[in-house]
Order: sequence, then C-alpha cells, then structure tokens
Amino acid sequence: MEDAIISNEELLQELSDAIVSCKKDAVLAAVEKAKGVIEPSEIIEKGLAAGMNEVGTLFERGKLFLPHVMMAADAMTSGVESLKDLMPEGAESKMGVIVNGTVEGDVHDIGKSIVSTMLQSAGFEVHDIGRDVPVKNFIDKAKEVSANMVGLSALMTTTLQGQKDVIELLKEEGMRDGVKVMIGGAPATQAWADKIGADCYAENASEAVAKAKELLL
Ligand code: B12
Repeated sequence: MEDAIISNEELLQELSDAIVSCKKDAVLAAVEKAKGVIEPSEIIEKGLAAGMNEVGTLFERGKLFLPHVMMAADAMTSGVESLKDLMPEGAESKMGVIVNGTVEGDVHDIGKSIVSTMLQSAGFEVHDIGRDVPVKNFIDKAKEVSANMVGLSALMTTTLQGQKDVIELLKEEGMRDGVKVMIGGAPATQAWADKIGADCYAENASEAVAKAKELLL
C-alpha cells in the first residue's frame, strides 16, 4: 500500500520534472507511464500543472527564458491532449451550459483549457471560445448557446479588467440574472471576484468543477 503511494508520488514528480525540462517527448513519455495508474485529472493538476507552476517560478527568477516557457507550454498542451481520450465524455443529460474563455489581450490559455476539460468531463456542456477573446464574443456566445455560466480566465494583472468588462456588458444586455460568472487565473482572487460582482472565484480546475456544481445544480 505504502509502495503504491510512493510510486504515485514519484510518477507525479516525473511528470512535473518533464515539464520543467521543457521537452515534449519527456512529457509524453511520463504521461504514458502514469496513464492507468493515476487519474487523468490528477496527472494534469498534480503533475503537469505543478511543473508549469515551477516553470513560472524559474522564469520569474530569471533561470528560464521565454523560449523555454513556450516549449514547456507546448509540451503541457500535448500532454493534456494525450489524456483527453481517457477523460469521461460527460453525462448524457447536461448539468449546465458553460462558455469559457481567456479575456481580451491575454493569450495565456493552458489553465483555461484545463478548466474546460475538467468541467466537460464532470458533465457540463462547455463551449471553449479560446483566448484573447473580445468582451462582446462572450456575450454573443452565451446568447447563442443559452449559457448558464460564463468562465473568465485572466493571467495578467493588466487583463483582469476584462473580467469586469464582461460582467458589465452582461448587465447592460439584461442577461446577468440568468448567467453566473466564474473567474480564475493566477492574479484573480476572491476579493477581486467580490469587487467586480462575479458569482465565484476558483483557484484551480478541481475547485472550478466543485463551484460550478454548487452554483448550477
Ligand atoms: C506559460 C506562460 C506563458 C506562455 C503562454 C502559453 C499558453 N498557451 O498559455 C507564453 C510564453 C505565450 C506567455 C506569454 C506572455 N506572458 Co506569460 N506566463 C506563462 C507562465 C510561466 C505560466 C502560466 C501557466 O500556464 N500556468 C500553468 C497553468 C496550469 O496555471 P494557470 O494558468 O494559473 O491556471 C490554473 C488556475 O489559475 C485556474 N484558472 C485558470 N483559468 C481559469 C479560468 C476559470 C474560469 C477558473 C475558474 C479557473 C482558472 O485553474 C488553472 C488550472 O489549475 C506565467 C507565470 C505564472 N506563474 O503564472 C507567465 C505570466 C502569466 N506571463 C506573463 C507575461 C508578462 C507574459 C508576456 C507579456 C511576455 C513576457 N514579457 O513575459 C506574454 C503575454 C502576451 C499576452 N498578450 O498575453 C506574466 C504576467 C505578469 C502580470 N502582468 O501579471 C507572468 C505572471 C510571468 C511573469 N512573472 O512575468 N506566457
């Protein structure tokens, strides 16, 4: 029993180290090894995302440079992609319709995509509208698919304002009562969510799933 725990920890460490190495092959090999042993959501959050956070720290300290970060990001995306066939498709009867995207001016989409994948496999109908998404597109898509919730990701202090702008436009369009708003991304906080009148803030993808269930079920 203890062996299994240790070996899972080692696998998670290997996943994280592979991301830090910025090598796609190493990441895909580590994912292959972990498949079937560890839950896909855990591989993503406790292995790959943990590695990406480490990359962020090394970048901030000047130990890694932007090309490394781009390679790590690319490897991360491939790693998550290779797990998609293992993630449940989602329930037959949809638990709610969610439009999710990264706000205008912000191209960071790794975390947002993880959140979309996890919400989808939890049974929500998710429309991921990408990154650098103009405010109006969130509203248009929410109308088109009769969304119950909009998810807004922002990874830079300079783009956090975009989350507020979407909420304001939802109000202007008279849609705010019918559409919950969930915000996330490294610089977002519960205090910011309260300030801009979002319904909730989630720190990571598992929390996003739990909070979406709380608000929509
Ligand atoms: C990878 C990365 C990139 C990649 C992005 C690739 C991609 N496809 O996403 C590239 C290289 C392209 C990039 C570019 C830039 N980046 Co950059 N980048 C990062 C880095 C290192 C990691 C981000 C990441 O993917 N983390 C891993 C994921 C899994 O975590 P996450 O995104 O936080 O997501 C989790 C949670 O936040 C949450 N979540 C996320 N979204 C959502 C949404 C909802 C609805 C919910 C509920 C939850 C949720 O759940 C996720 C899963 O657990 C961060 C550093 C950091 N510490 O964050 C800098 C960082 C965000 N970048 C930064 C900057 C400045 C830039 C650039 C301007 C270039 C530069 N000079 O460095 C450009 C931005 C261009 C633009 N206009 O957007 C700064 C932002 C500073 C600030 N102002 O706040 C950071 C903080 C680095 C730094 N300290 O300088 N970057």
